[in-house]
Amino acid sequence: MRVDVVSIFPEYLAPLDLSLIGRARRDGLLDLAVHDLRDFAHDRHRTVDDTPFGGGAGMVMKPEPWAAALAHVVAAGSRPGAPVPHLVVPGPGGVPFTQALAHELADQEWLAFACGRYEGIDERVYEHAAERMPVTVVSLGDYVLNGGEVAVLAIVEAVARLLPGVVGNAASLLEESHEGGLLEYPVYTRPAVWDDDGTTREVPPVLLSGHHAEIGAWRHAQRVERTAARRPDLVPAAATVTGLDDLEVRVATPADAADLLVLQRACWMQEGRISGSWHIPPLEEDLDQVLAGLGAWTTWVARVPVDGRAPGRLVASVRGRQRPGEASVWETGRLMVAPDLQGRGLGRALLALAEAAAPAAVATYWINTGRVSEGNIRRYRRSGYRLLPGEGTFPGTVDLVKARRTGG
Ligand code: JD8
Repeated sequence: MRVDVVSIFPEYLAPLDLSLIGRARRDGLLDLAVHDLRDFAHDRHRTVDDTPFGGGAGMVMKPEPWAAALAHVVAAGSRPGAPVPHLVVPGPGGVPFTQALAHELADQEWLAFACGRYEGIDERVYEHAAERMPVTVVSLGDYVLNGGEVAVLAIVEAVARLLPGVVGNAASLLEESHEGGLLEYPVYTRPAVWDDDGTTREVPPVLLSGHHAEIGAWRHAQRVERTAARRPDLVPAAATVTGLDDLEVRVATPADAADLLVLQRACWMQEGRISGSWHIPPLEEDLDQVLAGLGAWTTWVARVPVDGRAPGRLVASVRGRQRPGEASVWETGRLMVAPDLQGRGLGRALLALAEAAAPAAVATYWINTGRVSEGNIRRYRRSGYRLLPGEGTFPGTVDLVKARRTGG
């Protein structure tokens, strides 16, 4: 990877000569050049800043030196396959720098960094650059620095260490914080028992056990616990769902149709795989048919609550209706729970919800599933249904019924 950095304080980037990044440069894994912006200001005082139009405190970086510096960087580094760099400009108003963005940048052939100072860089420089190369304005975090250099140090280190060969044991990269959305587990080394000035501190015994599976499980549990405690924002909301009470459950509207189509396709993939046939209505329906279903059935949707901005993620649904022409039978269908949330009792709770919605005239509950869907059949039996012999209402299916207990 080629990296160019432009700054009025080139010595600020000296730490990139050290440690892993320094070795990566010596090993030819990283070709990094630092340029002094003042070399591109050709007046006697090598001026790179001026007063802000519209008034206000501080100074603004002039456009001309930047245009010259970027032209020099492109001219010096352009090559087939990488005619221009991806320009990264640190700024407090930029997109948050994350491990995911670090991976994206690590896939680039050539990065250039523009380190601003003062109150910032004349806005026309961003337009100028964007006409010539990809430009990303990145923020290191929600606090204010005096310039972009510190951010470039952090970003170059976070990106360069992802390059093949820079970090000795690449496997260790996978277990780190922010890889996979979890914080890292606690680490220990000798002595196993530390006499800390009279306080005995021991290493968790599991780590001395040699049982790699148990060590792995303990470490994962530590990562989940720490993430929930220190960075609940990183815990996918769905991960905290333990039951229907953690979800927003309501009758569906046409606005839910698209999400329902996606969820039913995801959930019936499993049915398709075990039944060996993809010709199952939930997999073949289109949006209009889902919308039509909303008219013919009462459909409930369960969404993960989010902070009010947008509807939360649709994670489960069920529908129910009195059988057309046979009002004493309550049909329940399309009982579905997102694959990552199955096994938490959501299906059983939604089935009970649908049954409870049956009007007084209903005496029998009916449900249908794939003949080979042993898991579903077992679950419905556990909810009191009995399997009807023979072929079900649809090819390759079975019907199950349950008598409604009075007062049910
Ligand atoms: C680049 C000039 C200073 C910023 C007036 C203070 C990143 N997370 C971050 N916080 N601050 C920066 C950052 C600050 C910079 C420059 C990045 C260039 N300044 C300015 C606006 C308010 N002074 C950053 N990444």
